[in-house]
Amino acid sequence: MRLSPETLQLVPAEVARPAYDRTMVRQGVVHFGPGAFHRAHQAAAFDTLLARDPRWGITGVSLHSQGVAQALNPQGGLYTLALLDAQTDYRVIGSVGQVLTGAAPAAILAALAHADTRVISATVTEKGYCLGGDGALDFAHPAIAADLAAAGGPGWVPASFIGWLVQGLAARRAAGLPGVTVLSCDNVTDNGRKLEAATLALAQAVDGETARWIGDHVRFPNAMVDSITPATDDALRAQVAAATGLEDAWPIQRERFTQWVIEDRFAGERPALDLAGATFAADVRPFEAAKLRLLNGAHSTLAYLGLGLGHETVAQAMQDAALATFVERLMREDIAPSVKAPPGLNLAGYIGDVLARFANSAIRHLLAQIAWDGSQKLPYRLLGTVQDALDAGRPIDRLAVPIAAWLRFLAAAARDGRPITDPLAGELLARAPDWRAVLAMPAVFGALGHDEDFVDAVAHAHAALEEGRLP
Ligand code: CS2
Repeated sequence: MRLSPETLQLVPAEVARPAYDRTMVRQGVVHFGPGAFHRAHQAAAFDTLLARDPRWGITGVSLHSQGVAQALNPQGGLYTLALLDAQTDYRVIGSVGQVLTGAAPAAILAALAHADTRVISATVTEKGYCLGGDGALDFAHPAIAADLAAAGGPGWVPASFIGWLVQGLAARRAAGLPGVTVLSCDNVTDNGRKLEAATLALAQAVDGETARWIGDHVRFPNAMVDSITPATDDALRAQVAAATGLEDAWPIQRERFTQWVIEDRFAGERPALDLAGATFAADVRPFEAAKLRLLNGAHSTLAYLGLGLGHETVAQAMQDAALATFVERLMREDIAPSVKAPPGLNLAGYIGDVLARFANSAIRHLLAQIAWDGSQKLPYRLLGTVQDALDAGRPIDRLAVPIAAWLRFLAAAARDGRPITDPLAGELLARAPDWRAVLAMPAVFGALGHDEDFVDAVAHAHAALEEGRLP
């Protein structure tokens, strides 16, 4: 039997389930990108909140794929969340009511312009923001160019997430509806401000009145999100079927640890997510910097160095003593000096906690998954730290090593004719045989690509890795 509202009552008592009447829930959230991380993190928090306030149900929007809709809609939006540790616990999540897709644009627009909608949130990954190397909207991006050409015309179906925001907010304005809060849940530095600037830039180019209305009635808070969420595999599906007695087409797994720090900057009423463990803060940037640079910077380092050493998962890479020691030194001696500790956070302790999370053998987190989209991730995770170190006159020898490892990852893929997951894959693989040509890509490295000290440090790190040495 398959998980559904009808079979939900059959799951064993030890499996937690929605503690509220789902038929009473109103869809207060439209979420773009209802992938694994959203369903592990934000949707679980809203599920907890719904037991206290039925106004925060989620309508998912998958713009570019049908898979999540095909998996969840026959289940009434229900799915199972596995909380991994020595003892795995299971919880059926009910906060997602349905998932819309790009095949039904009118339904997406109706959800955005619905009176119940108060929050539009997103996990569209770094590439979904269509930003250039300068962090601003890239008007040359094919999806943005297409939206600029079609916007305002009859039957405009946005090609980009930013385009959907502009169209949806314009529809709210036209309908006399109040503004909303647009909540980024992606690993992007200053994610709310960057999303706000990108949305206003496109709106201004389409219709100045809409841009003004957005500026007056819509808020884009920054947020830091954190929970390690390995991709779903058949082993998880089998474990979930055994634990619940029901088939779940797309269960989700994550570590127990979760953190969500949200800037207290909302249009109208804010969802009481602090009741679900989130923290509201006046300034999220210190939390963002600590997490993106320390955790995600170390993650990408483990991915590219670990894959080069033949490791498959984060936990396996952490069992490689030389690699684990290198990553810990990188965090404590090279990344931490660029991070201003958030109030109340002891950075040394935080680094220890992150390393312990990485070493958790109950979590099969594939390095190959973390290696995706390096051109979009490395600027936030490592290149900002490199620039800060250069500006402060601190050494960058160790910081150059993960960059060199990424260049060798690209060169190996090009040599072996293997595809890579990256929006710039074509250009990266074409340039990869000459790593200096990759460094010269302004969309990724900006001015750093021409900084002599940086190029020299990468050259030394690259030579050492070529000789099989971890500098
Ligand atoms: C990972 C992140 O896949 C990746 O790039 O570094 O998804 C990481 O697991 C999360 O940011 C942890 O909060």
